Amino acid sequence: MNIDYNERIPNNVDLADDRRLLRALERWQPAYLKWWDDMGPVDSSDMDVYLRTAISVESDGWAHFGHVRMPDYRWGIFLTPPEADRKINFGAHKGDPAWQTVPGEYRSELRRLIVTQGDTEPASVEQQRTLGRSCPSLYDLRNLFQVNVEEGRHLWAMVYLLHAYFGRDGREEADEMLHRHAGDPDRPRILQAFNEMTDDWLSFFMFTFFQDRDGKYQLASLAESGFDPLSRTCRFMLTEEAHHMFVGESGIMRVVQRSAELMREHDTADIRAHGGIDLDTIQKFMNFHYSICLDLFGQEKSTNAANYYSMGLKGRFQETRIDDDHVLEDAVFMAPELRDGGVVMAETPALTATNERLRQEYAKDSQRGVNRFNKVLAHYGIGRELTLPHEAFNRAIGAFRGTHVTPDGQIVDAETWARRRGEWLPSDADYAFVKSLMTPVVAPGRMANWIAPPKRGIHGQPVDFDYVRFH
Ligand code: BYC
Ligand code: FE
Ligand code: FE
Repeated sequence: MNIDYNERIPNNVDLADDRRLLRALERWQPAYLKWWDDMGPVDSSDMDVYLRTAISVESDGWAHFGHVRMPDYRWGIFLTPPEADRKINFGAHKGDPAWQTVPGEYRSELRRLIVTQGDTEPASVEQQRTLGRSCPSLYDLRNLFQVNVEEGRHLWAMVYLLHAYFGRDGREEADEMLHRHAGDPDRPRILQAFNEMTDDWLSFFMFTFFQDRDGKYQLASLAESGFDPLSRTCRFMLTEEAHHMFVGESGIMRVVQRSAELMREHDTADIRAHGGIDLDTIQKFMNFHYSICLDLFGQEKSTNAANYYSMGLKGRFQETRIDDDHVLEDAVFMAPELRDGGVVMAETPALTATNERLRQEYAKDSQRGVNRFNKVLAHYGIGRELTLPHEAFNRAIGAFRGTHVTPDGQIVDAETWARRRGEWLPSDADYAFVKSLMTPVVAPGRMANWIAPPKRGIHGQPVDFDYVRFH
């Protein structure tokens, strides 16, 4: 089915047939557009951007490309088509038909999950709002805006669920999504990593590599939900998430490549004077983003997570491919904990360890990406690797909160931590240096000096295509 672009809100959920819902969303839309204007990408309202817009959910038709004036982007509501006779695949209701309406006894837990997910989407747009002013190329500027409009659409996805299935308090929650803001001291975003500003492009690539990857794993868990509309909405969001992670991975890869080139060319690791980002700095940014993203998975042992699982609301990653009973009454899982001044793996009930299990999947996936960065370094003959810090490093949630742990997993006292912190995490001077490189490059095909060009352009276009047109 193709979406009718004459409708105010393109969708594949038969919105036109539900006047009450349509009116609710049409009331929310101006507030959303005002939020986009106030809190979205700065200076973008006069730009034509080569964007992918979802016009159908069919595999061959959901990605339509063309230049769009930014404010005219049409944020729509798309769910993957229903699966006939879908069942609840885990928890106490395993085997029952999937819910098509909100299960009354779990209403508040379900709403909380949807609100937490929804809150991150506009948060990321707010975090990234000033980046357009310092883009390293038109290609990158286009990718930033692509990510931003799709995160905006992800907010629409969650707001649709709130409006369609939760009545009055759902509408109130939808309004609140536009009232909390990233980094706002009075009304911050719900999860801490979404209150940090992303105002240089190294941070942006780290964000889309690490933080959007949390998005992938959380959405994949919610895609297992017994609440079918949530499942279907997350499945479609995941198709968009792949591009966000591509932006992060290829972005870091290009920075690493350029740094390696400069190291070879000048025969030094200290490439700052040559306008490159040294590997020490890249490593520190990686340490920071990875550790705050590990926090996003919640506590190692969580009764919230156990409840979400048993209720059938949030499953494990690729739940149906796991070979066990999907109820987890007696199962155990190995989770890290602090014991006798060290980090040890200990058996814990699997039901309360689903956050930890997901975090471990995420860690493996992150490591796969880091391995690819290290291949680039090896290719240039650089005898050094980038590494993910220890899981206990710089944690603010869970068993390691309040304990000072080095990137290689040694517990240290507060004094040592304070003294050496700047070796492990970006200092103000590091941020200032990275920001000093962030001067905009907007001629088609040109790249900032600190980043290599991409291997290819977007959707078959050349790298020097005019991905963004200014007026
Ligand atoms: N910050 O039982 P626990 C994305 C709270 S990213 C602050 O372990 P739970 C995207 C917790 O609320 C994906 N507070 O928590 C990426 C709880 O509070 P109460 C976003 C935190 O609920 C890039 C207490 O600590 N989606 O899409 O099992 C760009 C006990 O913790 C944090 C989701 O997160 C934290 N990091 O786990 C754009 C999915 N962690 O009950 C978009 C939905 C925990 O004591 N959310 N707390 O008051 C969830 O599934 C869960 O809320 C969490 C937390 C996994 C996040
Ligand atoms: Fe998203
Ligand atoms: Fe994303």
